[in-house]
Amino acid sequence: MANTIYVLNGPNLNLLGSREPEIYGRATLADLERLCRATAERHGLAVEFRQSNHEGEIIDWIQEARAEEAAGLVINPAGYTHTSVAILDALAAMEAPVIEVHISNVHARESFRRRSYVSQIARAVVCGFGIDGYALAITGLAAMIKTED
Ligand code: CA2
Repeated sequence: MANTIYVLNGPNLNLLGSREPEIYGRATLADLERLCRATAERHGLAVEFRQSNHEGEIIDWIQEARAEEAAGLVINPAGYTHTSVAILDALAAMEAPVIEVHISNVHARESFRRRSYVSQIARAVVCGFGIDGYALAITGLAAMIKTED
C-alpha cells in the first residue's frame, strides 16, 4: 500500500455540520471525506477514510495501517487526543509518518485541550484551520513521503 494513506477520525466527528458550527464549521463528515480524497488524488495518493466513536476500533485501524504498510497516517483523535495512552502506543509502533489534525484551535479553548498524548509521536500537528487543516496535513504528508522515498 505504498500509495495509500489512512485518514482516521475519532469520536463525535460524525456530528460535523450538525452542531456547534461556530467551533467546527458547517461542513459534514462526507464533505471532509471528499476534501481528503481530492487533496490526496492531487498527490497521487489513495485514501482509507474512517471515523469511529470507539477507541479499540481506532487502535485496530492504526494497526491495520501499519500491517498494510500505509505510506502515512493523518489522525484527528478528537476527545481521545487528551486521554488515550492506548492510541499513543498504537501510533508509536508506526514507522510511517503520523500527522495530527484538529479542526479547532485547541490552544485557544479549555486548558485540558492543550495536552495531547498524540503530539508526542506526531511528525507534525495542524490545528485551527477548520477542515482545511486536513488538506494542509495531506499536502505536508505527501511532501514527507516523497522526500523519504
Ligand atoms: O478540533 C478538533 O478537531 C477536536 O479534535 C475535536 C474534538 C475535541 O474533543 C478536541 O479537543 C478538538 C471534538 C469532536 C466533536 O466533534 C463535533 C462536531 C460537531 C458537533 C459536535 C461535535
